[in-house]
Amino acid sequence: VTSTVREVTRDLMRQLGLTTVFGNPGTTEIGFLRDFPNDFRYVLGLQESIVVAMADGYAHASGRAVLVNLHSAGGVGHGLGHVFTAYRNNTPMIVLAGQQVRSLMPSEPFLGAMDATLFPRPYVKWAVEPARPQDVPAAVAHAHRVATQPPYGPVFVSVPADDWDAPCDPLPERPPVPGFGPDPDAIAGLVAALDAARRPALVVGPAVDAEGAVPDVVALAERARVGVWASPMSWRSSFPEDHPRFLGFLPPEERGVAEALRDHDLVVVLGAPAFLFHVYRGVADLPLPPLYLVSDDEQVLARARTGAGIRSGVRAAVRAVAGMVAEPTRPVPEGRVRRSVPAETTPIRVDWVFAMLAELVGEDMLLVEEVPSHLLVRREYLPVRASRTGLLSTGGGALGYGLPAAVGAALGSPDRKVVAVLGDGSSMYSIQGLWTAAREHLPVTFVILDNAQYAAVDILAGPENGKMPGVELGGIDFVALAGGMGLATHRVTRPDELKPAMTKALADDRPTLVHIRVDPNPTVLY
Ligand SMILES: Cc1ncc(C[n+]2csc(CCOP(=O)(O)OP(=O)(O)O)c2C)c(N)n1
Repeated sequence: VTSTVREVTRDLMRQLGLTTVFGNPGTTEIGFLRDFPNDFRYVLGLQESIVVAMADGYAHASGRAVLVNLHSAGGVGHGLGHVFTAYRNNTPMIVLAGQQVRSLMPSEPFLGAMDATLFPRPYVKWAVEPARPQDVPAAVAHAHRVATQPPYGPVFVSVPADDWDAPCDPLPERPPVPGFGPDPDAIAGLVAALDAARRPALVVGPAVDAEGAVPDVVALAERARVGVWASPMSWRSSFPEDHPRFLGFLPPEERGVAEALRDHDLVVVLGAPAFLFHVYRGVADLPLPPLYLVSDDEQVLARARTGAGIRSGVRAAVRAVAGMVAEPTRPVPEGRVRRSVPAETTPIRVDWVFAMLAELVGEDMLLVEEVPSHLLVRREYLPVRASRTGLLSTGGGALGYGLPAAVGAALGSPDRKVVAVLGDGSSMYSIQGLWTAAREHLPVTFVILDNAQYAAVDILAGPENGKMPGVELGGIDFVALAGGMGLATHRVTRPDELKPAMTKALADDRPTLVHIRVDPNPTVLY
């Protein structure tokens, strides 16, 4: 035996491309961090939920797996909200947590995590505390192989503090396990159904973009004359939102989905559950059209109440279908009609803000979005157009994701402008993420839409529930907060201040925050 657990693990991390580590350190992590090598990068987040969300944004923007280093027990606890997000976002993430030294564990020591592997469950695909110190590197390799096989997801490895100096043999290298393609007979059935359909539609979900399959889906939609819906609550953009074949966004509600799909005689759902709901307004009285579902996730296929499931990576399935469909004779479907640009008003309305942003931001920007009550307005006036990942948000609904995810995305995709549009409420869950943006000199533009409240909660509660407590925020000074963490800032309270502030912010190579006070009365589109 010539090496230590630390050396073998670091060699493995180099081999797997895990040399950018997101973390927040404590005594239980010293053994892992000691003499941190120069070819590694440690990105410090000032609270663990921020660390996990930054890593999530990094993984999705870079298309790579990511390693997170968290403090034992309480540090993991702080991070769990976004371990849930990573689970829902199918993020290939290895959470490496510290643990007290092995010999102290029977006495339930300070910082010690009892039953460490149970704490992150059920939102990890696999969790382990290796039986022996010398098993740590193999456990990390195992964790990586689980996280990076479909369906992707977070995994958890708890490492006692005294394991890192233990002697250990090197690990044999293994190539990554590739994704998988569809059953040929099943694809033949789907192609026959598509060829026979008069008014088919695709429903595209986050996995399309996650697999880099947007160009494949665009080619299929154009060639086969198929309209395309975005799946309910999709947290990525899997079809250009201004494309003539784009039909719109399915609502996260059963009756609305049935209503939107009523005129189609075939629906093919790609890389999304059928369907993800957020609210309940009763059971649909319309039947759904015949469905095909393509997903690499057996749970998604098992859960659906109707439809023929095909288990496959989305890109492989789309390519197989595209190679077989006949030249269609059906009419070309008509895409959705957009509303015209709204007028400038005082106080500033969010529809006008998004319309202005659509003029100012480049087509290739990466938009990180967390604007609960303005979601429909964003979609209407600021279409995401990029053919590579152009949108990131939370697939689970735990707020406080967007701000740190934008920081991680800027690290993961350094050649692109990252713009984060955030509610005042959403941004305050993880405002310290701004500090990391400043520390790492990341040219992110943070746009705070400040309506001084938790409007989404109030709106969803509706007037029938009376006055809700806990929904007034009443005006936070984001310029002061961001300035205190080292960001360039702009304050916008009048409409004429918006364009100059946004133009400067977008051109700035420093992290910049634009605080916009908007009309607290919601913009209702439907
Ligand atoms: C971690 C977490 N806590 C609470 C909520 C409930 N919640 C949903 S929307 C919302 C309001 C967010 O406020 P803001 O970002 O200002 O957006 P607005 O609703 O005003 O558009 C809250 C608190 C949540 N989704 N996640």
